[in-house]
Amino acid sequence: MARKKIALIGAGMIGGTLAHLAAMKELGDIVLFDIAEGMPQGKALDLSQAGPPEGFDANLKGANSYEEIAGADVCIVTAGVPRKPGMSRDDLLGINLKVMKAVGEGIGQHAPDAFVICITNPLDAMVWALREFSGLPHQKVVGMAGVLDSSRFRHFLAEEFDVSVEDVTAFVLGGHGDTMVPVVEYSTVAGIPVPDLIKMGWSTQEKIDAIVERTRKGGGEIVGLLKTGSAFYAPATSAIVMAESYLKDKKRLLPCAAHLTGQYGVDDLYVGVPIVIGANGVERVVEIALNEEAKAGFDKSVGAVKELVAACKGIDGSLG
Ligand code: A3D
Repeated sequence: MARKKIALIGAGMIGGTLAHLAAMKELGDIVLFDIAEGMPQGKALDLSQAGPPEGFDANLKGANSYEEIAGADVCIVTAGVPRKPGMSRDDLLGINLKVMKAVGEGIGQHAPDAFVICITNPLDAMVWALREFSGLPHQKVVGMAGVLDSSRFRHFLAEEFDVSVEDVTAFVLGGHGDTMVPVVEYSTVAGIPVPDLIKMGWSTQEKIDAIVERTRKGGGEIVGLLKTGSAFYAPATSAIVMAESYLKDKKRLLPCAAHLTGQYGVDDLYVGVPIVIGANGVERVVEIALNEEAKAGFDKSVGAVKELVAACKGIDGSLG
């Protein structure tokens, strides 16, 4: 059986980490695509030379032309620019929307059968626009945010309870941003819901509330520490989990930005919800019951995504 092909569109901090992880896990051959000349080729060569000591077999190639992604099984998109001081969210939206147009058209033309994972921010609007520009089926285009936000929540909970992260499950739903909704009722330690753990004296409501708040601001905390750039190890690892579920038909149930067609009362928007990812892409959107507070938070988050998508439509008339 021929190796799978993984195209990484954007070879910056997350793109390079994705390439490293995909090679270490032998998920397939890898193309690192970027508009910067030389950089993706340099990273590909460096990573190729990590193969002999580590013992992985994968061909890694750097590219500046979309022809090189031809026939990719998975495309992971991180192309774009980060928000710089003095740049408004709208400025960022306009710039990255243009990037999504180029990337979407490139994928649509050269890798129309791929499973596409978008990471570029603002995530929920960019994945929606990327799908529009690519013309790919909705179930083959998803956004990575929920796995990362849930991982942050799981990490903080594991620390608080002093247990293995392996035994902590958690869900963060809604849009990726300040309005995301960490759902405490569905977060457990080996099946024991967090509210029960509070009753058992493992923690207090105040401490869990503080963890929820820290999760919401998890990205910003890292930006503040790094000074330049944003998180890249955990975002890349989270996207690899999604790619693996598709490539190996694992049918994992993961919180991702998925296209909704009436579920959760939302139509034609990408929002973070639990989905099953298998060989057909998004195989199921899972509708869980939300309590009043979580539902209100989710609706607020959907409102924020709606505004961003409306702004995209305002910038690019073809998205009407
Ligand atoms: P960075 O290291 O700047 O890499 C982005 C790369 O995109 C650079 O190498 C650019 O040269 C390249 N690029 C720019 N325009 C194009 C284009 N038109 N075609 C191809 N490549 C292009 O950023 P990063 O890797 O740290 O982050 C990438 C994106 O992920 C940013 O938008 C971040 O905001 C976003 N991000 C999202 C999350 C989520 O949880 C959703 C988390 C962390 C980062």
